[in-house]
Amino acid sequence: MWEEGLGEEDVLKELHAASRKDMKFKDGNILGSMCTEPLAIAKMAHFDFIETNLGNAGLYPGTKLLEDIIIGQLATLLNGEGVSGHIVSGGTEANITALWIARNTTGKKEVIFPKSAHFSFFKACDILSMKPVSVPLTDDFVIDIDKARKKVNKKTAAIVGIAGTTELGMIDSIEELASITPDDAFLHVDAAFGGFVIPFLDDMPKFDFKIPEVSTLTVDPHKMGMATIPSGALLVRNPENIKEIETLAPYLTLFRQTALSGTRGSAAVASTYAAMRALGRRGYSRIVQQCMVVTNYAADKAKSVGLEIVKKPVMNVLGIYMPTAPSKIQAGLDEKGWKVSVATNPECLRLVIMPHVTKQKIDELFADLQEVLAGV
Ligand code: 0PR
Repeated sequence: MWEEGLGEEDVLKELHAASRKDMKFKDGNILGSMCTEPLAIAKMAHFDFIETNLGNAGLYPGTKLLEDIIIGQLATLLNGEGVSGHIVSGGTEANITALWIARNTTGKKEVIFPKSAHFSFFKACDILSMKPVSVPLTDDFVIDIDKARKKVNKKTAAIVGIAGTTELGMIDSIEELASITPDDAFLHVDAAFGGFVIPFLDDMPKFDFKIPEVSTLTVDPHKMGMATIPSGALLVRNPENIKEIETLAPYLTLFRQTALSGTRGSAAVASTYAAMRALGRRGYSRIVQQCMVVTNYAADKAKSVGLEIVKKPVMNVLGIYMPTAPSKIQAGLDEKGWKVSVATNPECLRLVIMPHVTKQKIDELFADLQEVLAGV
């Protein structure tokens, strides 16, 4: 620990020197992240609520009210009028909490999820001593329902469907999963990414609380919700189920907690409120349409240079097959200042076209991609 403190100006100098080394969304070169530059008002709100702690909500009735309002707004967006929930730190915490509730409510320990599920489900199973049961995908890169059906048994605590897979943005058939979910098991939907995308696109399948069997749902404001990091949300259809993870907290203002975190930062609540209040459905719709225009532009561009796309993009995630190991191409692009990622299932180059990515950036990326391809 430093012996002497430093003047504010010098501290800021050091911080800014570190920050200058970081990539910034607004430069448009990050195409491998599911986050983006938060809305300006979301950033302002974040700083205004920097000291409130929803872990001790009795001190902060104003912030608690904001959380309740957001949960209510998310509930109507996702056809779950009356569902309850929490703002949490992100998709990982929401998924862990969902399985925690499922385990404690059902008393069972097996979790069935597709091979495309985010790795947070493995973390959850490890922490909760639950058994992960991974199900292969179809040729469309969604859960194979017949194979999933065969895994269902008396020990099944939860079946998980993904509405917007991390690697390709695909949507599992939640209705089919509902049809194989036993009455005493949970159906959890991971819409961490898709929850702020699917409601704003036409002709999309049902994926949310409109399906009566859906018990819990993850949706992340810090991804397509335009809020600051860290902001996730877990929605729970039956408020009684949340009590299954209740812990007494005798010396706090409300005497009990029903969240994984103790001290719960509230900046994310304020920032999520700010983004949702400022944008409304219409604002999100504009952002999603714009992302889809750029995504389809990128897909066409790929085809025009002779590359094959994995699937017609369902949302703003695009997989492109490479003629050689995608990790080599990724490394070549990295040298030219681009951050793209590589998917494993199938092996391909993966672009996430977030709101900070423009058509012009796609043109520049493909010019560099062609150079990299020519060199390997
Ligand atoms: N569920 C899905 C479907 C996800 O895609 C992710 C994260 C999670 C859950 C977990 O969410 P948290 O990371 O909020 O806990 N998907 C991205 C990923 O792991 C997250 C990400 C975001 C990665 C920004 C990189 C990055 O720069 O790939």
